[in-house]
This record gives sequence, C-alpha cells and structure tokens, in this order.
Amino acid sequence: MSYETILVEQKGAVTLITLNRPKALNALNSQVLSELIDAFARFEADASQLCAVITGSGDKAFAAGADIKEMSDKPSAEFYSDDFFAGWTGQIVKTTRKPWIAAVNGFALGGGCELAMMADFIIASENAKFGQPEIKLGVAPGMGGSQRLTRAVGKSKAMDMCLTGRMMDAAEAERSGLVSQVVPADQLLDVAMKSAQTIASMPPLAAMMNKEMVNIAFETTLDTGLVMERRMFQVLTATEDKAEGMAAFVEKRPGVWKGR
Ligand code: CO8
Repeated sequence: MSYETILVEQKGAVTLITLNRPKALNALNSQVLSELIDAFARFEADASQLCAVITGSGDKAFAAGADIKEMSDKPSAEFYSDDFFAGWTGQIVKTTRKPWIAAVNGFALGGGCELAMMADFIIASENAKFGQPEIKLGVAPGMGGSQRLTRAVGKSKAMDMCLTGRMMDAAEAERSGLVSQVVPADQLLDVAMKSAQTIASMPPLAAMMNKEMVNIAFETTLDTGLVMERRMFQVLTATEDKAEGMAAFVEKRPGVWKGR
C-alpha cells in the first residue's frame, strides 16, 4: 500500500510514522486511519522492527483532531452504521503488541490528543498543547478522550478539560502525568528516537510483556493484576533471552537477544 497522508521510515529496528497533512494541521480523516492501520499492521508483522514512534509533520501540530470538514456533513446514521472511530482502538491499539511512543509537537487536540494517548507513552516538546475541545463543536470525545484522559490525569482535570475545552500546556501535562517528559522542540524527535532505540535494544518478548503488564493495570483488579504479573514473569523465565540476560549479567557483558 502506498501512503498519501503518512510517511513511514525504518531506522534500524525503529519504525518512524509521521502524520503528513501539515496544511490541515495533520487532522485525522478516514484515509489517515486506513493508512495507519496498514502501517501498524506491517510494523507488528515485521520481526526486524521492535519499537515505533509516531509524530506530526510541520512544527505546528501533532494532530489538531479528527477532520472536522469530513465530519461536518456526515449523516448521524452513518457515524453509527460505520462505527466511526472504532478502528483506532480496535485495529491499532489492540493489535499492536510491540511498544510505540507518541512524540508530540504543537497541538494535540481532540482526536490528536486521543491518538497520542493510545501510544504507550508520550514525549512532548515544550510547545505541545493538549486538549479535548469537542464540546465547542457540540460533540464530545469519540476516540477515547473521556476514558484515557481520565485514567491519565484524574477526574478533576479531565472534567475541566472536557467541559471547558481549554488546552493544557506541556508543563501542566508533565505535572499531571499525561506525558513522560518534556524536551526542547528541536530535540523532540532525537529524544523520542533514542528512547525507542533503547526499547528496541531490550529482549523483545520482555518488552512486549512489560507493555502488556502495565496495560492490565487499567483493566482489572489489583489482586488479578498481581497474579497475572507473576504468571507473565514466570513465563519469561522459560525464554532463551532470560538465560542469556542473567548469564550476561554474571559474565559482565551485554546480552545478545534472540526474541524467544
Ligand atoms: N479538521 C480539519 N481541518 C482542520 C482541523 C481539524 N480538526 N484543525 C485545523 N484544520 C485546518 C484549518 O481548517 C485550516 O485549514 P484552511 O487553511 O484550509 O482554512 C488549517 O488547518 C490551519 O488551521 P487554522 O487556520 O485554524 O490555524 P490556527 O493556528 O489559527 O489555529 C487551532 C490552530 C487552534 C488548532 C485551530 O485550527 C483549531 O481549533 N482546530 C480545531 C481543533 C478541534 O476542534 N479539534 C477537535 C476536532 S473533533 C475530534 O477530534 C473528535 C470528534 C469526536 C466526534 C464524535 C462523533 C461520534
């Protein structure tokens, strides 16, 4: 599949995906979604690729939301019959078991903020601005904003953001736990790629299981989560990479991973 709205590059074991509609501030339309679904499926299937970074082209926006022009004339019945927005969580988040990072420059609004929150973590530039302004359009978040934002920053701030539609700057986003770190704009991609390369240098099965374990914390009770964590730990002890990792530590050398 050739892409028109995104760019995909492989840099070593890291796939860099760039939303590429800068004139529309990288607004997310149906074509972006289908291209991203394809790109994430290829990333997941390619054994040479171990971590991904998603970012926005231009210096103004990660993504300024779902494409309002595409939605403005769409009949309500079609939103329902198409299960509009379902593919984002269904075909990207749930099927991507390898880790991926959102590198957010500029605006991450509405669906843009929601896409960033689908990533395993967010690294933001100092000029990043997050928001769920859907209320100003007479709607509400439709790609997970009310759920993922609330889990990330708590009820009070999530209510504030969704009900007033105000933007949160990078410093507030870091204080609130929405992003893992804030870096100068000109270093954003470099920091995100280095972080992805670090993850890609880890034993691959352990990386996937660490991701799965943290995500389970959002889905289940503490008791069940702790049992699942122990089981996953126990499963990892059966891998060749566990034997290699512990031998490498004892022998004071770097580990060489097989991904099994
Ligand atoms: N959709 C389509 N086009 C957009 C979008 C968008 N979300 N955002 C910006 N653009 C376009 C503008 O129309 C403009 O295009 P043109 O040059 O052709 O007029 C171009 O990008 C540049 O934008 P601006 O001129 O507005 O740039 P400014 O610097 O003046 O403003 C802002 C930047 C503040 C980011 C402003 O563009 C803005 O407010 N954008 C909209 C933000 C927004 O409301 N996002 C939420 C969208 S809704 C959503 O994501 C989820 C909907 C859930 C619905 C659920 C239904 C079931």
